[in-house]
Amino acid sequence: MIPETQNLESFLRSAVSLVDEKLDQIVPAETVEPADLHRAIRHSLFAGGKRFRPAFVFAVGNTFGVETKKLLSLAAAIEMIHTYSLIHDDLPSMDDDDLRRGHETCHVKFGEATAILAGDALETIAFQVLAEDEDLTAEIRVRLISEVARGAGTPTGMVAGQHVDLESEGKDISVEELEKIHRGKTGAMIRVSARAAAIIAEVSEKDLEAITKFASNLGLLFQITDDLLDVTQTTEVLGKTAGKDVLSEKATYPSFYGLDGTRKLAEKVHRETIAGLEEIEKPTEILRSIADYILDRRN
Ligand code: GRG
Repeated sequence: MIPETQNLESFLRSAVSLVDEKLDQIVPAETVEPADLHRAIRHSLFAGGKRFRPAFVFAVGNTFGVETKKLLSLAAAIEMIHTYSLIHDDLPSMDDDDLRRGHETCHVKFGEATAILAGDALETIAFQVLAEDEDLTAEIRVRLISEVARGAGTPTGMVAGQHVDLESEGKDISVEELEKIHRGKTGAMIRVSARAAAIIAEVSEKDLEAITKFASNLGLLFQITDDLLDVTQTTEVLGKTAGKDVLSEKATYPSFYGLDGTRKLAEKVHRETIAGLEEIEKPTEILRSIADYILDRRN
């Protein structure tokens, strides 16, 4: 278990090192055939992502008393699915970007076909890792596979959100439609990080509902701050192309509310997010710190 007494900074550092160690076992540094595909997978997986979703898995699991060992496969699986989504999002047919996590995107370095396959492989390995985790009962593994598939897929998951987002580019959409896109595209994998960790903890229905609500609000906060960072930060700090939303004619929170209005909205959603913690009868300091960190993040 990551010690509760740690401050958020050291908690996040421990989370990064735990999930990186697990990912390194799953996709090892030694060459695995096909070598080019293997290199492409490692290029994107170890390019320096924040590992926010794995950290959230550990935070929720630890809050409900689960030892970290039982959370490692889930944390790694979620990060692999997240990385696959970034590789595919950067493709010419999607967001068409050449910089991600401060490095060349997968398709720029390895070619488009290899990048597509690297994403496919990451997604597939994620489910294999969950299915084969001997620290979890067969029943929990099946629940996790179902939960993660729903979060990553369609009709309400990440793939669905991405599709609607791409279809909406250059169109006038309402703020309600924007929120719906983000609850899928960005929110679903954040929601599933929390729900799946709570499933490993075998929490009550009431706690599952409470943590789902907390994670839903946190996902929305993550997206609002992402939109703010896109217009207020540099490419260097973000490790991805800044100002991309305007270039792609995407509807964003700043395009609806302006910068000040969006900051106020972020503060409001942050208040709603932390209010939800009152429904959880466990020490929730680490979850509170995570919500604060998302509100104030710089990248
Ligand atoms: C291609 C199926 C498919 C889905 C793509 C993740 C995604 C969906 C699109 C990325 C575009 C984007 C900027 C979304 C906003 C929020 C988001 C998911 C940002 C990236 O996540 P971070 O900030 O990135 O956690 P790191 O690199 O730190 O992991």
